[in-house]
Amino acid sequence: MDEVEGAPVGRRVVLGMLGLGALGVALGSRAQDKVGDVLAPISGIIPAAGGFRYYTVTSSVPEETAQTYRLEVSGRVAKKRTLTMADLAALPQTSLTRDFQCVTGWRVKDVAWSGVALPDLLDACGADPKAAAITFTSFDGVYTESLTMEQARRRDMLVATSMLGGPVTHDHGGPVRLFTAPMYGYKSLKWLGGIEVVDEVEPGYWELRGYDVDAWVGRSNGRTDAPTS
Ligand SMILES: Nc1nc2c(c(=O)[nH]1)N[C@H]1C(S)=C(S)[C@@H](COP(=O)(O)O)O[C@H]1N2
Ligand SMILES: [Mo]
Repeated sequence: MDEVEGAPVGRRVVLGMLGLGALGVALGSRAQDKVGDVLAPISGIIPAAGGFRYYTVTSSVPEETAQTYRLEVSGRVAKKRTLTMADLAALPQTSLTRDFQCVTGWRVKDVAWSGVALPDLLDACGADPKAAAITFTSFDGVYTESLTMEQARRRDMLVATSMLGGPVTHDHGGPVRLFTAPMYGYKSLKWLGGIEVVDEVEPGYWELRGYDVDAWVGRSNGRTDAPTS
């Protein structure tokens, strides 16, 4: 009796599972991962003006001001340093104007940025040029990113203190964020809190969730040229 009554239900359940299974087969497990990755950031969007979307993977981020902000530089450096906004302002300043391209498809043309080029900051802290990589942490407590030392020594990799003609706003990751000009937006870590010189590349937040560690935008179409300053 149980068997007879149970059979149709069981079959519907099994057919339902087959349906989902067939979808999975059609997409492939990698494709399903990609769909998840593309949808996941949408939950973090706050609408923004000017073509940008404000992204955050955390529900709230502490507000740091130009007075309270600190950047910790550690790892394979001659001397661990804690930099204030004034310390950053005292280093050589670099400005550049570049498109900002999110891997999910939106792009903002000709965004003006300025701040300290990463190689200048690494030199100021005595970073070991033989170290392999840099790990960046956010004071949101969750987001991380990384670059190889070779990438970090490009002059279009900025520790940005200004964006769109003014200070980097809190929603855009201020007072200090990364702008990795030749790479997709997810490399441009917001609310920069720490820079650690390390021995190997550690995949960042979205990279652990399916994005490429290699994030060059259009390497073949000439958008990796040198900055204007
Ligand atoms: N800390 C932190 N940095 C981050 C992100 C994030 O969610 N948290 N999102 C990344 C992604 S995917 C993009 S496209 C840009 C978006 O920058 P915006 O919020 O200033 O538009 O920030 C990047 N840096
Ligand atoms: Mo993005």
